[in-house]
Amino acid sequence: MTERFTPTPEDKFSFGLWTVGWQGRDPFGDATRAAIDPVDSVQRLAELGAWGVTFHDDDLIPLGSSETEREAIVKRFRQAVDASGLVVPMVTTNLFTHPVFKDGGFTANDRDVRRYALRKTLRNIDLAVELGATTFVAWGGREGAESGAAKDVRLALHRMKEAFDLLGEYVTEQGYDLRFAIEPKPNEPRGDILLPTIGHALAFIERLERPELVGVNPETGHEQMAGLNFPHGIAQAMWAGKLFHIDLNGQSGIKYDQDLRFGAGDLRQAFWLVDLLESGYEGPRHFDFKPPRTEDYDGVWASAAGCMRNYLILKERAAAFRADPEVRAALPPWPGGSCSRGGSRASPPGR
Ligand code: DIG
Ligand code: MN
Ligand code: MN
Repeated sequence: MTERFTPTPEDKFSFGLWTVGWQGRDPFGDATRAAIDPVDSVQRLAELGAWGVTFHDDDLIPLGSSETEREAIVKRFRQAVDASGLVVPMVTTNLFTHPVFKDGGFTANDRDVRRYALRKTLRNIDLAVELGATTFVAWGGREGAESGAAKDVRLALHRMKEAFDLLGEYVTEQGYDLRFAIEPKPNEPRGDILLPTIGHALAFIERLERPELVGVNPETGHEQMAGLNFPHGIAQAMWAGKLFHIDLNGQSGIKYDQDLRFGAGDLRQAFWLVDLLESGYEGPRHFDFKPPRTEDYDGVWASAAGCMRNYLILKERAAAFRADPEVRAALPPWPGGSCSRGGSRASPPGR
């Protein structure tokens, strides 16, 4: 019998290598922790009860690695993942750290940078499929501007469309079982980022040649940075059949992106979010958080464990709420379904 609030693989909790591996470097201070070997992270996350591990290409394979180094790194990582019992449900590409991406990747004004961003992504898609991932997240952290003249938004969106149409064509031609999940964020590190919210991303996806291959990967704090209600945005993504993945963390209001552990920050929205996810989302419960810069190594793993524990506590509270006879009488359960094109139409709950 597992102890109360102890995570098991059935909970489908996953973490990015870049989360527990964050060394505490921020715009105002140097690293407070040494780098952690990805293989050590895999082993520790498995011990904590996680189900999956995710990564950016550069988290695992340092930019500039030779082919031989790359092969050795991927082989060692894969052995560690297999030995740990974890899976790799999602992979994503870093198009934001290297200075070459200072003005964006897919929407950079420099055509060579756009082509490099696509090549880097295509190569990473092959690695993602090799490791069994079925979701590919695309966060356009540098796709934006600080001044009105710096980027023609219509042209930038056209270039973003070209990129996703090419990626969709590639995975279709290759016969890959892989879908894309766009991650919105309103700002930071750019003054304004394109596709800033779930709504913008959903509207953009409908303009693509293969919209069925593209959904969203909303992050808790990103919608809340814009003062929006995160569970409402998730409900719309679910209603549209487009919640392909999710980044869970915590945020205390409209300020810089805090990436707190899940359950910290706005606890009421976290409760309604878990209540909603447990009513019909089958995907990974992925944590994209940063252990506070003040934490030592023990704190890194304690905060990762805290993300999962807080989710399980809220899951139990939500189940109790929904089981309450007065609640059941007042709030009939959602009948299921979505309004995805070609999918089952959501029948409005009988009231
Ligand atoms: C930031 O919220 C972004 C990056 O960490 C990464 O590209 C993505 C993956 O979930 N989230
Ligand atoms: Mn964030
Ligand atoms: Mn994220």
